[in-house]
Amino acid sequence: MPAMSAGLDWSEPRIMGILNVTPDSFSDGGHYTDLTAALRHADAMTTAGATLIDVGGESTRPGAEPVPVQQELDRVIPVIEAIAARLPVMISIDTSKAAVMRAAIQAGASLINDVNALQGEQAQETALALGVPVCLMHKQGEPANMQHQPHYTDVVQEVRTFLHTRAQPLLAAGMPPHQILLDPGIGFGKTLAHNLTLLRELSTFTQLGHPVLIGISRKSMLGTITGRTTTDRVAASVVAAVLALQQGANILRVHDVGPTADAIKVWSAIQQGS
Ligand code: 9MG
Repeated sequence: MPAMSAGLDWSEPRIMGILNVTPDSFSDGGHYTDLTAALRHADAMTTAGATLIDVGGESTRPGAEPVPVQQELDRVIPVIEAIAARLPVMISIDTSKAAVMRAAIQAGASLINDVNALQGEQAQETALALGVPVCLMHKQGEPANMQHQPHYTDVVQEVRTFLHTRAQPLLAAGMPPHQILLDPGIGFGKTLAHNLTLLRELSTFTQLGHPVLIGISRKSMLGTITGRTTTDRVAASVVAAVLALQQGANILRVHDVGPTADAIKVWSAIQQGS
């Protein structure tokens, strides 16, 4: 089965491995800015069970500043080309910029992961013209200021309405629901209480008729709960991922692919009774 159709079958949980080719991402910043190191890490994540590799060239951690389009292109395009040429894995491009979307798909990516839910200039038109699956994520504010004072009257309903609304133009243009992934955006303009509420009520999102992607891996809420540093949050990340699966999440965006793959195997065996 080609990687594209394998990746689009959401009937079983899928792992999206994180590959940040940035100097400043919160957990792996600066580790994979060299092409050889990036490719080696993508290979390791693919072998460990990732169906998708999410390549990002602009950090979205709280406090991060935007990078110019050419810098983002210079970071991600060689990596996408190298992965596409060598590894049997679907590549997603983590970007909000139309020009990066276009170049990344041309280079071999086949999914757009936009933390800005295609609200940027020409982003929605570009995604539709490219005709590839997209992930629409919710955030309040911008990475530079989003954790200052996040506020919601009803976080679940507000995030649900946002995602539902952002999906409508894509559906109206003929994009099938299974190609529009929804993501409540854990840690993006949310307090610990907001994140916990969203995770507890995740089934609200899995009932919307789209695949649901969850990214909680190593995030600061897990540090707040456990007191552990970013690289020491594997167990906390895996537990949170399994609880998301239990509520119907389809795609887990993670740093620690091997432990997450083991957890999915155990979870699936329990579901199936074998
Ligand atoms: C790029 N990025 C960082 N965190 C993320 C998350 O939780 N979801 C998605 N879709 N992308 C993310």
